[in-house]
This record gives sequence, C-alpha cells and structure tokens, in this order.
Amino acid sequence: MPANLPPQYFEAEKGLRLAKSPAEKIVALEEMLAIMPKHKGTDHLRAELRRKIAKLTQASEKKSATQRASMVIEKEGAAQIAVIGMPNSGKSQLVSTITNASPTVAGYPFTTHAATPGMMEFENIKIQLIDTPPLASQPVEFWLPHMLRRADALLVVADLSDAPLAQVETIFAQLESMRIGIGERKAGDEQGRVLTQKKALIIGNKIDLDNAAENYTTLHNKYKEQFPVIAISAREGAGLEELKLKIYQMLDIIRVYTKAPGQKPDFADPIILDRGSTLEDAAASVHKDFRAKLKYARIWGSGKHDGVMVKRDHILQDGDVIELHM
Ligand SMILES: Nc1nc2c(ncn2[C@@H]2O[C@H](COP(=O)(O)OP(=O)(O)OP(=O)(O)O)[C@@H](O)[C@H]2O)c(=O)[nH]1
Ligand SMILES: [Mg+2]
Repeated sequence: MPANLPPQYFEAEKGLRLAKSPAEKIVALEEMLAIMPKHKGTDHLRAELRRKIAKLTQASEKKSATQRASMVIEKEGAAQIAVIGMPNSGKSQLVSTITNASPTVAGYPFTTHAATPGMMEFENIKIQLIDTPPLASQPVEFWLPHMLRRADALLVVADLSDAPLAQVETIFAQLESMRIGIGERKAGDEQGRVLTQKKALIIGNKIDLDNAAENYTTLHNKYKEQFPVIAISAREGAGLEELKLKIYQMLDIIRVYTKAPGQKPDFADPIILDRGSTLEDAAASVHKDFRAKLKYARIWGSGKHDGVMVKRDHILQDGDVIELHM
C-alpha cells in the first residue's frame, strides 16, 4: 500500500536534515509523525519514526532536566493552554498570579527563555497554563512552534499601555509563519489547506495603567467578533475571575460525573469531554474497554427524568451524572 505522504511531510523532513541538536531532531521527527496520515501504508514508517524518537530521547536523558522540560510539556488537567505575547507584556506575571507556578517576572524584556507550566483552578477542574518566551525574539526558540501546535488553546497577552493593536498583529504574523491559524486567520500551505487551527482568547493586560482603558476599547472593538477579549491586571488581580470563566467557555468542554448504583456521584472528579460527546465517549474515557462493553446507562440531568435509561449515542450535557452498565 503506498504511503501517500502530503507535501508538508517533506518540508518537515527537510527540517530534520537541518536539525543539529538531538532536541531539534526530536521536534522535527514528532512533527513528521503528526503530519503522517494513519493507515496501513504508513504503519512501517510511523514505527520507524517512533524508534528514532525513542533513541534520541534516551540519548538526551543525560541532559539537564530543565533543558528537556522546555521541549515537550505533558498535558495535565482538563486542557493545556499556552500563554503567548510580546516581551514585557506580563505573561509570566499572569501565570504566576493565576497558577501554582512562579516563573520569573521582571521589568525588562526577554526575561523568559524556558516554558513553565502551572495549574489554574476553575471550580472543580484544573487547567494547565504554560508561560512561554516572548514571540518577538528572532528566531523564536526552536521548540516553541511545536509546543503551540500541541496546545489545546492560546492566550494572547497584549500590554494595554503600549500600542496593543500592533502587538497583536505581530503575534498573529508570527503564528502565521508557524502555520498556526487563529480566528479568521487560517494558516494554510500553498494549496490553501488549513494545518492547525487553535482556539484563542485575547487578554489586554495592565488595565491599571494610564491610557489602558482607551487602548482596551480599541482592541476590543477590533477583535470582539473573532475572539473573546478581556481586560485584566495580572499584577493587581483585576478581572481574573472573569478571565477564568472565559477560558473555560472557550475550551468548549463539559463535565460529566459517574456514580455506582445506589451511591452518590463524586462531584470533585469530573470526566472532561468535548462538547457534543456521547455516552460512549464518556465510557471510553473511564476505561478503554468500556466503549465495547457498555450496554446502557442511567442518567441524571440532560433535561431528562432522573435515572432514565439512555443508549450509547446519547449526547451528554455539562453537569450530567451517569451510571454505566456493562
Ligand atoms: N502595572 C502593571 N504592570 C504589570 C502587570 N503585569 C505585569 N506587569 C509588569 O510588567 C513587567 C513584565 O512582566 P513579565 O510578566 O515579566 O512579562 P513577560 O511577558 O513574561 O516578559 P518576557 O518574559 O520578557 O516575555 C514586570 O515589571 C511586571 O511587574 C499589570 O497588570 N500591571
Ligand atoms: Mg516572561
């Protein structure tokens, strides 16, 4: 069976040839793996790429922990969101204020060089935010495009005291060069195909400063049709509760709770699913064998009568409680 590889694959392969360090090679190989279509004709190639990645990862195991941590950050919690923006816009301050992490915050640009993850709490779930280096440095850190493509969504931070429209335009141009599309901007290859489209939210930071309110109005008017736009002060703590809610809404996820017959559900430990997911999807996320084994479920919520029986294609709603029967 022919592999039928798309043209982007060969572009990524070129990246591999140009890569010097093992870390750069891993990033290129992972990109090739992500682009490669999954079917019988590519089984062999995909296995070979995975072998190469494993070998390089082992070799770099001796490198310092921080160096490796910067490359790929494992997703934790309900979603992984990268915080991006120009130097000095307050990305590190934001991550430090609303998560348990404490990246360095400083009054000069280009403070951050590594990626730092932290967990943000929203009601009964945790969402992972990643502080990243500024997008203005040329070239951007080699691992950053890959990290942004892996993330579930982007928080675009602009400094409201310093021409925010220009900052956002620069950030969008940088994303386009990474072939990442957001909002109405669809990042495509020469054939106009979209490669990676990300959910995004625009944050105007430093609303506590002079001129910030005026600049925020301009920013909000320009982008409100395409994105949620919000004003905050990461340092003074203004607007953060609204920000958390908007982040949750942007993700378009639902929380579903499981219970055993005759017992109460555990509301502290929801299953996180994309909106539109079915009972079958929920079962599969509890255990991989459950998708096949599931017979039916009883459900509370969904505007249904309490405890009514539903089938595997039933579409779940935020807050539903389900009792799975195998
Ligand atoms: N007035 C005000 N200052 C802020 C706010 N948030 C951050 N700052 C200040 O802005 C400066 C830069 O903050 P950082 O969080 O280090 O900015 P950054 O975007 O991470 O910068 P790089 O790592 O260089 O990209 C620091 O002096 C912060 O104290 C805010 O809401 N209001
Ligand atoms: Mg920083």
